[in-house]
Amino acid sequence: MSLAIENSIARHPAAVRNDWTREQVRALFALPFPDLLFQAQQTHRAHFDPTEVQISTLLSIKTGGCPEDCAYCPQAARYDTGVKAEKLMSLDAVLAEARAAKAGGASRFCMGAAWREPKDRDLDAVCAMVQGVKALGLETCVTLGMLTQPQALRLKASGLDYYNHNLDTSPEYYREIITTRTYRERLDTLEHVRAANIHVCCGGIVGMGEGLEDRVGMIATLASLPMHPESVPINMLVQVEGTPLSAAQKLDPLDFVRTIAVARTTMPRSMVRLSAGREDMSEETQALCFLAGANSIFYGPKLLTTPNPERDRDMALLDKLGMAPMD
Ligand code: SAM
Ligand code: DTB
Ligand code: SF4
Repeated sequence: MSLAIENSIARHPAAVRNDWTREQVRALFALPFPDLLFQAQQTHRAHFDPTEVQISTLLSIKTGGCPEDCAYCPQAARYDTGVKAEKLMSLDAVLAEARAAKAGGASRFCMGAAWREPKDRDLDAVCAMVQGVKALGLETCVTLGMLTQPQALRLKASGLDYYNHNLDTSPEYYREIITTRTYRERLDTLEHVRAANIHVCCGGIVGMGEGLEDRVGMIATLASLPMHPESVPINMLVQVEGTPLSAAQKLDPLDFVRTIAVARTTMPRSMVRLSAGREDMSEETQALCFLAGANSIFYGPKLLTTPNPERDRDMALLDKLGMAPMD
C-alpha cells in the first residue's frame, strides 16, 4: 500500500470513500493478516458495537425452475440438483413463516424468488407480502431478480426496506458464471432500487474458483458505487451437486476472512453480512469473521434451499463470544 493511502486510512479509519481503486483494494488484501484485521476492527468500532449482530431470516417464496444459468445456483432449471420447481407461496403461508421468524428473534425477513425478473402480476402478490410482513413489525427485504424503475417504485410504495441483488463477482469473472444476463443489467437494477429510495443489499460469492484479483475487483466495484450498499452479503459458495460449480476449488477460510475484512474497511458504515456457507464453517472461522467486521448473519436452519446452522447452535456461538442479536 502506498504511504499516502496507509496514512489516510490510519488517520481516518472510519471515513466513507466511494473512490476506492483496484490498486488500493489489492493493497488491503496484501496486508499481513494482523494488520488487515486491526484496520478492519478500527473501522468497525468507529461505527458499530462489535458485540452486536443483526439477524435476518430467509424464506424462499418461489423455489426452483429458474430460467437463468447462474453456475452456482441449485434453483436453475437447467441443472439437475433435486430442487423441485414450486409455485409462488400464498400470502397466509408467508405471513405464518414471518411470525415464526419474529418469534425466533429475527429483526428482518428476507423473501427470495427464483425469477429472472418479476412479472407485474407476481409483483402484486409480493407487494401484499411486503405489506403484511411490515405490519408484523419486521423489516422487509426481497430478492426477485432484475427490476425496472416502475417495479422498484411499486415495491417502495408497499413498504419495502431492502432489495437484495448481488454483483456476485468481478466484472471479468462474471462471464464464467452467468451468461443469461450482464453485469451492466445488474448495475442498472441497483440504480433502479437506489432511485426508488429502497436500501440496497448487494454483495457476492467467493469460493467459485475465482482468483484473488476477482475478489479485489468485486470489492472495488461495490466500494466505488456512488453510495455503498447498506448491506453487503459475502457468501461462501455452497457447493450443490448438479451445478457446474459443485467441485470448484475451495477457498481457504482465511481468505474468506480477508474478504470480509476488506469489505468492512472499504465500506465502513455498511452492515457486512456473513452469509451463505456457515453450515460448513468452523466456529473459529465465524469468530474471525466477526473480528474482521462482519455484523450480520442469516438465522434459521435454512437459507433458500440449502441448510444453515440451527438457531440454538447460533445463539450458543454468540453467547460464547459474548455477542448478542441487535434490536
Ligand atoms: N433470482 C434472484 C437473483 O438471482 O437475483 C434472487 C434469488 S438468488 C438465489 C440470490 C443470491 O443468492 C444470488 O445472487 C447469489 O449471490 C446467492 N446464491 C445462490 N446460490 C448460492 C450458493 N450455492 N452459494 C452461495 N450463494 C448463493
Ligand atoms: C445472499 O446474498 N445470500 C442469500 C440471500 N442473499 C438471498 C441466499 C443464499 C442462497 C444459498 C443457496 C440456497 O440456499 O439456495
Ligand atoms: Fe435464478 Fe437467481 Fe438462481 Fe440465478 S441466482 S439461477 S437468477 S434463482
